[in-house]
This record gives sequence, C-alpha cells and structure tokens, in this order.
Amino acid sequence: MMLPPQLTSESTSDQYKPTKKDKFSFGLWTVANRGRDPFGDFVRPELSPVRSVQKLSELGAWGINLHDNDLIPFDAAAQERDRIVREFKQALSDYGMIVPMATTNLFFHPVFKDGAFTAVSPAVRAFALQKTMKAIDLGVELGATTYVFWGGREGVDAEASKDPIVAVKRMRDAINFLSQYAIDKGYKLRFALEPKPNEPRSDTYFPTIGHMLAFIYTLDHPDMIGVNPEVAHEYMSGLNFVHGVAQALEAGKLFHIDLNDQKGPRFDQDLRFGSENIKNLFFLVRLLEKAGYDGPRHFDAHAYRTENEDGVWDFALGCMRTYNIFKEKARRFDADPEVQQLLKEINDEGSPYAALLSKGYSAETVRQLQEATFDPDALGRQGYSYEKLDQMSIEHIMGVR
Ligand code: GLT
Ligand code: MN
Ligand code: MN
Repeated sequence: MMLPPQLTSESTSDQYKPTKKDKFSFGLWTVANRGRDPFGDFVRPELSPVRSVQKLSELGAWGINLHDNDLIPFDAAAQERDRIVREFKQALSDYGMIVPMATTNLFFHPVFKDGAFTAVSPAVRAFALQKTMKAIDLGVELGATTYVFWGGREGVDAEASKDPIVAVKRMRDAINFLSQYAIDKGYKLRFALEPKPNEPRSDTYFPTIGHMLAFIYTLDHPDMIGVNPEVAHEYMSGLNFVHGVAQALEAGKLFHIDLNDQKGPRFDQDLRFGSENIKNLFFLVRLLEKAGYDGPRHFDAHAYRTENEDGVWDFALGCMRTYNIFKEKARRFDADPEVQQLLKEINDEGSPYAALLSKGYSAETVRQLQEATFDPDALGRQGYSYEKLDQMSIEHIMGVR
C-alpha cells in the first residue's frame, strides 16, 4: 500500500525535523532528569553526559548546557575534574555539539538551604561566590558565552529571617562582584538572570521578568546583564509570558530563554514544550521569530516520570519538532492575505492621526492636537473584528487554514 509521504519512515524530507541551524539546546539536567519528586524516588537510571551529547546531537540539537555539578561531582578532586572535562570536550567534538550556556548549582547541597548570594550566613555567601567563580571558569573553558543565574533558594520561608531590602542589595553585590570577575578575566560572557516566583522556597526574590529587568539597570555593568525567562515560571505567577518576553526583547535584554510548558499557576512542571498552552506558545514562537531573536532555543523541561530512556528521547525530539511546527504555522499566519488585510484595517494606517502621532512631541504637534476635534462616540461605536482575527489564528493553529 502506498502511504502518504508524511507517514513513510523516510523522515529526511520532514520539514519539521530539527537541525543544528535551528539552535536548539537542552540542559544536561533536563534529559538526565531521573524523575524523582517529593513523593517518589528515581525511576530512571543515570544518564551519562557523554550519552546525552551523543543522543541529542543525533536528534538534531545544537547545544548542551550545564550546571557545574551536572558534569563534575560537588566534591571531585582536581584530577577527576580534569579527566571528566577532557572526556566531555572529546564528546562535544566527536558529535559536533557546543556548550552555549553554563550555570552554577547553588541549590542542591544543604549548605545552600537558606540561599546562596542572599543567605544570612556570610560564610555561605562567600562560598557561593567561590563556587560560582570556579563554575564560570569551567563554563568558559567549555566555550559558554552566556552564564545563567537562577536564584534557586534565594528567598524565604520565614519572612522575619531576612530584610528584603538587604536581600536585594546582597544580590546586587554578588552580581556586581561576578561581572567584575568575568571582565577582569577577559571572558566574553554575558549574564542572564532567571526569575521564578517560588519553589523550592515559599517565596523567591526577583519573582518575574519585570522585577529582573528593573534590577538589571541598578547594576554596575548593565550592558552585560540580561534575562533568561522561563515559560513555566511566569505561568506560575499567572502572567502572559509572551508580553514579558516582548518587553525583554524590546529592551535588548533577551539573552537566553527557557522553553517548556506548564498547566497554570501551580508547582513548576517543566513539561515538554508546547504540550499544553498551544495558543500562547504559538504566539511566543511567532514573537521570537519575527523579532529576529538569534540566541539559543533552550529547552528546560523533562520527560514525564512514566518514561524510560526511550521516552526521554521522544520528549526531546517532541520539544524541537513542536517549535518548528509553530514556526511554520506562524509563517503561514503572517503570510495569509486575509490576516494581513484585517490587521491593516484595524490599525487604520491611512488615518491622518497616524502621521501626526509618528512625529512625536513638538510645539506644532501640541498645537495640532489641541485644535483637533474628535468624535469619541463614533470612535466608541466601531467594532474591531477581533473575533474574526482570533478565529483566524485558531484555525491556523489547528491546521485548517
Ligand atoms: C533548575 C531550575 C531551572 C533553571 C536551571 C538553571 S536549574 O532545573 O528549575 O529553571 O533554569 O539553574
Ligand atoms: Mn529554567
Ligand atoms: Mn522550571
């Protein structure tokens, strides 16, 4: 029997098949996630970093990111560290993979149970700086150009334990210290700060993209600092991720992005990209592609706990394919003449006020605006055809246009 082309095993002609050009990356911690949760133990055996590099490369990924301790055990001696790094570099070169981003694990060991840069203990804060300097050296050695700071346990359970203003200052001191370190070392490194509202602490400082953006401009080296927003983290606060990312993009601050999915405001789920919020993530991919975002498309997610290793690779491939499917659907949506026509009409580009507003502030614009006569009732009576427009986007997403 002849099968239609999309059902044959000949997948090379599949336009959604990920390739290195797509710049897809995964954290080592994502595919190696062993499915432990607060109620149940590991369900998958350890996955070696070398195996992750090999499999992800075969699937079409371009990069692999890591925390220091995803690769090197917390208490490894110098010799062991060097051997692990050597083997990992060999795997990167064997399989044509790069490390675009690196970060520090400042949340797993009990020493960080009260946070790292904002911990009340000066010894813990000092240790966090020492560990991060080492991890930055490692990241740069592996070729990373972006360094992520996710404030895992930078928060409180007992509100009285920390002065929240002091916490902000401590975080600023740490980021200033480490950016100066990177500069003095001559590293070509940009920092990307990742917000999250809670979990594992009951409340985390710098909970959203907006908080992080405002903080960046108070730092000593704001030019080298941007954000690493994560889909699930903004949904945990009930926010519109597309709008947060747009604000970061517009400010030139989207240095990195953590793609995944999440079922509304609850614990952080890190689900396969596009497995839940199909409409929002369609608009996210459209935004990234239209804005010319050229950084990594990084997936910070993991397979369902029900999966064995095969399921992990199904998960990884699924993240990448779904991104490419959204990308193609967004292209078709924007190329649809009816969509274009409707957008043109609702934006009323031919209006004389469009020309006037585009001039910006001047004495002449002030005069013209003061003298203009408006008919607010007529303007208030007009319909905007958003029902029609939204239905068109739905029909594109569902694949019938
Ligand atoms: C951890 C966290 C993520 C961060 C990673 C980087 S670690 O998995 O849940 O959101 O991006 O530190
Ligand atoms: Mn993340
Ligand atoms: Mn997450």
